[in-house]
Amino acid sequence: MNDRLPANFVFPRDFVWGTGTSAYQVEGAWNADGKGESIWDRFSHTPGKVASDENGDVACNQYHRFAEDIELARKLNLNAYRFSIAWPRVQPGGRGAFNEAGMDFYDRKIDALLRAGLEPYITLYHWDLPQELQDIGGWTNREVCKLFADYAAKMVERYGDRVKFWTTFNEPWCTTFLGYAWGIHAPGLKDDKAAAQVAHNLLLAHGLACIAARAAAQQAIELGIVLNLTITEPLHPQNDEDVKKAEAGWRRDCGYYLDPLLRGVYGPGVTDDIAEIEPEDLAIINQPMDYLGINYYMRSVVSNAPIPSPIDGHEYTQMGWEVYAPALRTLLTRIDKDYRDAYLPKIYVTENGAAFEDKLVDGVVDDPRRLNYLATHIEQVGLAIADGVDVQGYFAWSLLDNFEWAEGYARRFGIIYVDFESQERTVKNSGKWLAQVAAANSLQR
Ligand code: GCO
Repeated sequence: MNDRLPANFVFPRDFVWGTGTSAYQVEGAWNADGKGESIWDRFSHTPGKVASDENGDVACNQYHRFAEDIELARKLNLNAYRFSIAWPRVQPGGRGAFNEAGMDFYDRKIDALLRAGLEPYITLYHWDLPQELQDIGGWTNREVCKLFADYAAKMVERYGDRVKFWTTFNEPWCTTFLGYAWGIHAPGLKDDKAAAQVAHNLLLAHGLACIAARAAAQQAIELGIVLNLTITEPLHPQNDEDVKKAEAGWRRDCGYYLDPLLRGVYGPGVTDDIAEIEPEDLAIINQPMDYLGINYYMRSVVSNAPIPSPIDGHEYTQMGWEVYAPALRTLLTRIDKDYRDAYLPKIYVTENGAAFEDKLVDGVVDDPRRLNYLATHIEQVGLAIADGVDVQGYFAWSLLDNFEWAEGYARRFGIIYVDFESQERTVKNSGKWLAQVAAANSLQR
């Protein structure tokens, strides 16, 4: 197995080079033009929840500056932009009336993207549930799954003439565990039983939304979901116990997500914790998908022995996440191997990136560690393609430095630097480099 990509390797024709952002992380305008309150508004306005008590009230003010951001993305030679719709912006209470001003914002944004030659990839849920729906139990309540499907249909009706690619959920694992079990993300609950129900209900909502969106579509659309799967690797690959442990970790993750989505079954033990599950649920969850989005930042290392932290000689990002590019190829090839018989759709790497302490000096942000992170991971995507995995695009996270959830503004993931005082944007050196890669469709070493 080669572990380096030949210098002349060219990515497939029509390969998608994109970046991503999510509504709450960049839009700001948290209560403008009739927008309803979201669970992230409520959470970040509650003292002690977010580092330095920061919030997304203004963020990158993309609500007012989207034209500039789109122009920057265009100049970076990218051909796609992944972003989310803030549900409470378009339907303030999550049910009932829609907000024309909010829907008009996304009309204008989509039109600007298309004019700039950037294919919009819309995510319907990137964590900002209308607060009114949290007040009736949020994702523990099956009624919310049905409301989500109605909202999905409405969005496809409105934008489906121009937007082909639709993602139901971004990282349901994070909503479930960070949001409902560990209290780190909105709504900030620490309730394992609720979390188990949420894990199931999010997949149910995905299935219902796929059905509703397809029925609402006037033109062909493509539907998918974005997952952060944990690729679990043994600390000592020569130790059988470690290898077994890693395998069990991978199987557990598949049992929660890929098995129900792609095969219509949960892995062993998963349903034991779910209080409310109807006989037809798994068939609803198992909708045909056009693509699978994979977010990869780091692997998880397991062992029976104590795991040194940091692992000697390994690099870590500002998030404390290990930099380990080869696991991205391992993850992609493993999904392909395990699910090819289950109608595995094409794959996009929908997020990949790193936070480092960037400094703007004389108008320049030199970020060699991010550049290296992107380069080594893109190389692994190329290797996975050479292995035969159908990867059709790569989206760097993120277009802009933005509100990094519980960490506030102290973690910069952007390929564009944002001065949050002046809102001035500066393309980082990693961004300039990515522009060359996108133009060449190759790493061109
Ligand atoms: C996620 C989210 C992003 C984060 C990124 C870095 O996938 O967790 O999509 O919003 O900012 O992952 O933590």
